[in-house]
Amino acid sequence: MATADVPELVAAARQGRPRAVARLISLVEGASPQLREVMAALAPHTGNAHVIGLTGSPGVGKSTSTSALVTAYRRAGKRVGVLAVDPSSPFSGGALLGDRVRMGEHASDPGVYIRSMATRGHLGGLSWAAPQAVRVLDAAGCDVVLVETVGVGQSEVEIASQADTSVVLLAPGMGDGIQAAKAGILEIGDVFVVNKADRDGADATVRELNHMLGLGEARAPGDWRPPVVRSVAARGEGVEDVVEALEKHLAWMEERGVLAERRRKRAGHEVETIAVTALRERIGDLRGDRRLGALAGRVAAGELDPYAAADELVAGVTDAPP
Ligand SMILES: Nc1nc2c(ncn2[C@@H]2O[C@H](COP(=O)(O)OP(=O)(O)OP(=O)(O)O)[C@@H](O)[C@H]2O)c(=O)[nH]1
Ligand SMILES: [Mg+2]
Repeated sequence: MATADVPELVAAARQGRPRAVARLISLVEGASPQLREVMAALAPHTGNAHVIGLTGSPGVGKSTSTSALVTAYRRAGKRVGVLAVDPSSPFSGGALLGDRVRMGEHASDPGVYIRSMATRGHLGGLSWAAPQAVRVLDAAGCDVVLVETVGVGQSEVEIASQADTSVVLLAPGMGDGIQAAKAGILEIGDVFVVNKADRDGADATVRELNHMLGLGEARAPGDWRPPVVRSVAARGEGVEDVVEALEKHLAWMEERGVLAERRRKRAGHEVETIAVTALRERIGDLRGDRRLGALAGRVAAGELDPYAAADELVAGVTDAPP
């Protein structure tokens, strides 16, 4: 990729030019050598967007709900960014292609940025790429950034930890409540949505969820009680209730200092993953290196224990300039 004029790109993105935003996210996705420059230029403009993560089993209606939420937020005059992250695939395609179709109605709206990201190919997985893409959307002036995770796995919980507000979607009749409890999803949800409420069993799922949420340790007065909202995203029904729950959660977090606390935690996580990725890269570079070869020889000969050898190696890596 040609070298980008970063200050110009950032200025254009902040003016809401979609191509500039797209280009910046491409620099993130491609792990461009200019990434540091990009992030340094964006940093002063971040921290305004309400970052909302959506998780849930495949087919539960995440993309449909995301699209309906975009409509609702646009109606309220907000600028919206959408990031569909597929941690299970190294390619931007497949399920994400379907999403592009579902999001098609927003394609021509200049107040909406939609981007898909496949992150498996990244060193360290999606852990650093998705948050950097969120930073781009935030700095570009999005009031709301919706992050949909495609596919299942532990990464769901990871993504949730990177949002200000986590929405967990369930559908009736999938034994989803139990699944959620097993996967530790109940702990991460700030707002629960029983989607496909047009199907049988929605009441039972809402009841079951409320019951399980009530089983958690006693909440102190003023603590957040995750609401369970029902929706029929395919018809846009209940979406205003979801938005209301999201706004309430945001207000609650701001009032209680929880938002700042969550963002500090998230930033800590970001710094950690970038640092660990950088360390791993440097260690990787040492493979076949004389230092490692010499240490390995001493360990094999019983002159040195592997822990002491590892300490020496790490010290060598962290002392060396990048
Ligand atoms: N009956 C009914 N169908 C719905 C509703 N919401 C979404 N669907 C349908 O459910 C199917 C899956 O919806 P998606 O929005 O793609 O679900 P998803 O969770 O994004 O799926 P993945 O990204 O593949 O995990 C689509 O055919 C939708 O039209 C709803 O409220 N009721
Ligand atoms: Mg989807």
